[in-house]
Amino acid sequence: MDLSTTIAGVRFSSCFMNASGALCVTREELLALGRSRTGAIVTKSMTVEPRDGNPAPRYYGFPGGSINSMGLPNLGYRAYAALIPELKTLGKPVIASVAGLCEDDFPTIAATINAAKPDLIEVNLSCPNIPGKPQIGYDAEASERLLKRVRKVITVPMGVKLPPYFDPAHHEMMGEVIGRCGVDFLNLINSVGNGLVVDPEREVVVIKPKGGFGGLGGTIIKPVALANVRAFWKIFEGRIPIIGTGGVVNGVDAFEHVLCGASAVQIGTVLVEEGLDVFGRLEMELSAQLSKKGYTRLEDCRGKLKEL
Ligand code: OXC
Repeated sequence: MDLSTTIAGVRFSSCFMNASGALCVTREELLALGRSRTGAIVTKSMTVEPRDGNPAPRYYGFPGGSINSMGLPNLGYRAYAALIPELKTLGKPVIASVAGLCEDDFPTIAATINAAKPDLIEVNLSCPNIPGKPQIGYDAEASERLLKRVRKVITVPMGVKLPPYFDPAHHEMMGEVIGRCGVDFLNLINSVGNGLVVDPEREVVVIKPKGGFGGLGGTIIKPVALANVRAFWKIFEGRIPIIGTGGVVNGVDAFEHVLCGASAVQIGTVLVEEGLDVFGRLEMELSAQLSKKGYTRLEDCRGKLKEL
């Protein structure tokens, strides 16, 4: 089955790839990803200075999902800029994920990273886990200011990774911002921020940072992810390609994202839980699902979700 896809003119031999954050911080992890069946190598979201991230425990998996508060542990943008040429020799697209601790960080990082020529750049406006720093994606004005600044220094396709929105008014508002900022692709969604998982036996939270609050991922967030993919697919009538992220643990989950309008899907929780072999399983399962439904390519069903 042909699971290839194209986003902003860049071809991916498989529509499955790691979500930024999952097994993609160090050179070793990134090289291992490159040797796996992932359709792209997505880097950890980078900041100006290297970061150790938040104190452990900061990730907890449970049946149905995960909660994390990693706090952007990363090597710092200079290290990723130096690594990108090596990653590109592995023969698959490289997506550099750019973050920052304040607005001014983003254009600084984006300019240097752009010069290293990743295939695409994803601007992360939605990390929920930096104490005292709200998610920029929930502030439409700040998002627009920032995206216009980074757009000026980015010459490769530029995407934006958004937090989940829960009301059509917010989809509309961010849709207008995105339409004004020259965004080439969307990544929907980041984790559902500031959830709280409780261990009732020990009567305690399960992760240390922020009093136990953290970003939710995995199966439990799939309906939220699908709704955001669908909402933005409709707003742009399919003109802006979407990477669907959230709740993909099997091939049918990926099929649902494609039906809602996704051109590719990223995996976080299931990659952390299962390791790199998960890509082969997902390819087999999505291929089986497409065959069962009589489709030969992703485009045949992309965005074709029916309404009642
Ligand atoms: N989303 C992010 O953007 N970053 C990470 N976690 C998450 O859920 C992190 O590093 O905390």
